[in-house]
Amino acid sequence: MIPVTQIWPQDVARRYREKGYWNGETFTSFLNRRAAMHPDRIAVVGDGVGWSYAELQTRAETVAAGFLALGLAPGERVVVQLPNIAEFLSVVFGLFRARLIPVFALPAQRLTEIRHFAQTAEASAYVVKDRWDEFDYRHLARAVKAEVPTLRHVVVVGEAEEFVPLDGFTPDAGLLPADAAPCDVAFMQISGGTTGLSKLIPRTHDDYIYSFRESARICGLSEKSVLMVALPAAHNFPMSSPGFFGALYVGARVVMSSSPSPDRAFALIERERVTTTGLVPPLALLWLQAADTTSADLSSLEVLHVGGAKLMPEVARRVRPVLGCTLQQVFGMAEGLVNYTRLDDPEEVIVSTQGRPISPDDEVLVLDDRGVPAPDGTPGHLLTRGPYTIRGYHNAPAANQRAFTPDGFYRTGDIVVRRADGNLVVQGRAGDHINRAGEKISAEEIEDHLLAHDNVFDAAVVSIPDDYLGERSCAFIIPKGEKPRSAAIKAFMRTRGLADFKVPDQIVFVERFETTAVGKISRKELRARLRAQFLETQREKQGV
Ligand code: OOB
Repeated sequence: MIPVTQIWPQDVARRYREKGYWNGETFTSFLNRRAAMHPDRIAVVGDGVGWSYAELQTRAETVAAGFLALGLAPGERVVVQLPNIAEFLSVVFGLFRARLIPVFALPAQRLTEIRHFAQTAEASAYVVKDRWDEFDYRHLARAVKAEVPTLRHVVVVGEAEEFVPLDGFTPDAGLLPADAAPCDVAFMQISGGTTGLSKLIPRTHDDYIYSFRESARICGLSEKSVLMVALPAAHNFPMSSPGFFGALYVGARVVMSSSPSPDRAFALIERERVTTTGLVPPLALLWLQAADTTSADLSSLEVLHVGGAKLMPEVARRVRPVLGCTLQQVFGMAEGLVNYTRLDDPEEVIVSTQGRPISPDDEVLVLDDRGVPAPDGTPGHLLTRGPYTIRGYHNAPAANQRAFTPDGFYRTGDIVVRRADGNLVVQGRAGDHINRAGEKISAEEIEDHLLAHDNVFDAAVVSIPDDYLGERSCAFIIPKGEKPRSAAIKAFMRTRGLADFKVPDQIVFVERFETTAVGKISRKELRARLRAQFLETQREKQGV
């Protein structure tokens, strides 16, 4: 089993400690501190449950003992695929307490993706909810377990069938190990997967706690705040920007919403007097629309975080008048760097920029195509390193070579403009991925699946601007033999064990792909040309 580590150069780490960014806390130590300070205060509200800080701590210790009793040892990895339920928190704090390493998967992900995470992490266990959104995760767990030899246990929240029920775990303080060291990896996030399959992102107690502690401060969270988790909890954004971890860190209340739809979320805002929540741009648009006609009382909302994809200024401008709260734009990435507009920024900054970094020690480079710093006001490639940006993915030497410079900067793949006031404005991506309503899809990964279809000779997947989703995916396909129907291709993609959001939104059949005079073209260039041609034809059709 390959140990999971995340290591900064020694002198750099010393500086981050000296400056107090890394303050020696761990997830377990901060939860225990909160539980000791105000045991009876409510920490988390889920469907029909409300747990106090003391109860969350006790439940976490029971979960920890349960996993250790199964024979798992500190350092082993556990894939966690849970929806927005209170148990999300007891499970992850339990795994932290046992020094097991959660690997966060989204509820939308399926066999191909979960198998990849479990294999790459050499996971020993997998935690699922029995059923959710009309999907039976025990079926999925059976398939994963059959294919991943390291996976010994499946733990189920709800009806476990042949697996281990979470609520069967019993406390046993004698089993609990000493706490983790703050520089240990606490968990692994999943990368958006710019090229090919997703990579695993190891985050330490030190670096992650710093990022959400500062986020909570920048976002004005206090123990009076009520933060609703509307986006899938496993995403880095609702987790830490400022997220449920930021809320728990300051002793606030977390409300788990089973869905981000206005129907569900508005009712919860009214009932729980929610003060803060986060959305991706398409949902913000939907909420703005629904707020016009809702009878729900949204007056408790103070701050709305929007991020994950670019929020257009016209939409941003409507947040304050329509929802009666302050917009805070968040431009972040699971690899680290997070930028915020500040609550007291002028409206122009809040509406038109994606903000500036959390830390004075976030080093941000904006470089032109030659690698020379681009002057403020001109677009360039964003590179970054700092006290909560990783120095490498787990066990991925080739990807690390591409994604990091020799001196440790992470190449984000984003094209940004830095304004003279230091705020960043996101212009787009350098690489080939589709940002579909905040979900990142790698063109390469989808092309690979399309090529597995008998009637596909070649395929190129590109992003197309979309009024609602921001971007949608379009697959250009050269058929082989009999030309298949679009519906058949989509149906085929649904059998590939992928999250539904990866099924191409649109399919265009073409006879061939253009090549250069020497008959060669990079896939990157090909995608760019196909996209440009498509947009041109669309414009002609619309007579623009
Ligand atoms: C968040 O994290 P990821 O890892 O799913 O995706 C990161 C990428 C960024 O590199 C950028 O391309 C895009 O998502 N992005 C934005 C954005 N926020 C993220 N693009 C334009 N405007 C924004 N506000 O998506 C994430 C992580 C933490 C906080 C917020 C978002």
